[in-house]
Parts: sequence; C-alpha cells; structure tokens
Amino acid sequence: MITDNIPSESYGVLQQNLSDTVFGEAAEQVRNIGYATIDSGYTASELQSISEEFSCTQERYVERYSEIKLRSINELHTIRSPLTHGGLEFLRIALNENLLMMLKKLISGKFILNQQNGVVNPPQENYNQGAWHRDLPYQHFISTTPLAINALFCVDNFTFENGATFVLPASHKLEAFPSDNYVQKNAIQVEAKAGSFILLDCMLFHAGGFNKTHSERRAVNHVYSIPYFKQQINIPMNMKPFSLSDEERDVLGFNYVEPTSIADYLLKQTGEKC
Ligand SMILES: O=C(O)CCC(=O)C(=O)O
Repeated sequence: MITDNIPSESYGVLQQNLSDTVFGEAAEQVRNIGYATIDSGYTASELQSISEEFSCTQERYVERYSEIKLRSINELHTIRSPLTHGGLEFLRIALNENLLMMLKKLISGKFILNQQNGVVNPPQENYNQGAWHRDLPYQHFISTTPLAINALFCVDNFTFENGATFVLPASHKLEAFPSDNYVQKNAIQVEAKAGSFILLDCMLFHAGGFNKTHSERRAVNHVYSIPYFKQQINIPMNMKPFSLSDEERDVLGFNYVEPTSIADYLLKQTGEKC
C-alpha cells in the first residue's frame, strides 16, 4: 500500500538511527524487517553477458552431472558453485562492489562467501527452493546481528507471474516458523528488476514463488557468513587460478581454510614452520 501522508514529526524520541544513502536505508531495512533490494550497477550489456554465461554454464552442468541423476535428487534446478567452473561472470557477481559495501554494513567483522548457487525457477513446475526455509536451515536461534546474509542476484526480472521470491517480513526475529494462517496473511512477494540483488538476513523465512509463465526465471544465490561457518563446497580448493586481490581472497575464504594439523595451525599464526 502506498500512502503520501506519513507524519514526519515525532516526539518523545531520544534516539534515532541515521541512514542518509540508498545503501544505508537498505541496510536499515535488512536489520529491521529482514530484506531489501539494491541495484548491482551492471549495464545492459553486462547483464546480457551474465545471462549468456548462465545459460552455457547450466547446459554444461546438466550434461556433466546427468539430468536424470540431478532430477532424482531434486538438484536439477540448482547449479552448484558456478564461480568455480571457470567463467568470470559468476566470480564478478560474488565480488560485486555494491554488494560488498552492503555486506560490510551488515555483518560485523570478517565475512566469507559460504556458497554460490545458480537457481532456476522452472516454468509451470515446483522446484527445490519453492518451500519456506531459512538459508541457515534447521536453525531456530535469534541473533542480535546478522551472522549470514543471502544475496539473490536477479538474472531475469522477478515478477509476480514468474515466481518472484516470497518473504515473511521480520521473521529473522522469530525462533519458530509461524502458523500457516500467519504465513498466508503476512507473506509478501518481492518484485525486482534483472540486475538487482535481493538481500535477506539468512534467518528470514523465504520461498521461491510458482512460475506461471513459459520461461525460466533465473537467479544466482549467495550466502555470506562469518568465517566460523564452513563453506558448502570448498571454494579455495576448487577455484581456477585467477589473479585475485588480498581482499578478494579473503572474501572467497582463502584465509579461513581449516588447518590440517597443529603444525599447519601454528604455521598460519606465525608464518614459520614448527
Ligand atoms: O528462487 C527463489 O526465488 C528463492 C531462492 C532461494 O530461496 C534460495 O536460493 O535459498
């Protein structure tokens, strides 16, 4: 509902949050109600390259891991860890400047990319992300500050018709999943243009919508977490040898691979062999 007569004055207020930029406002919204949308800043031609690389990667992935096998384990509509397949576009999305700036606002201290997945919402068909879940699944604790943020990059426009993501506002502040009636009354669908990131506190309940159109609706999902959580698939071990800056290596988790022994742990602390 859009309304134009919201009071701008207040009284009895001693404390107020400040957010004077689009990104600051988005961060405040993620903290308060668990989700917000930001623009990635990509041009139309960059979005076209991303779309093409997504299609090629999807085709190669299904060929390599077998459509029948992937379908039998409910994995046909997910492309696991595409940034490690060799193309540059997925890596660029994971290191997008606007996104990293938001993550620095939202996660205190260090964070790493915990996982990246291509997500395909297939036309006229249910898929594995179409059920309510958190991106730290099976967890019911509440945290005062985000431990992980989900960044869903829209490769295609997200519309009501093609199954734009449903969210349950502020549910990152609830331990239990709310009752069915509550969900039906309070869920909202987030429409977004191709090139947007939908940012979620990872504890926010969300679900892909049913795609009523005749085309796939594609996205690239990312989970960034504090470095204490293990990656879904070991990214440093599977990365092709791109030249990366120190910050990029840090975000991709190169500095947080678990030591294999005490000697390795001590070597990582001191830089000297024991
Ligand atoms: O496809 C969507 O709209 C949601 C994706 C999702 O829930 C996920 O990847 O965790």
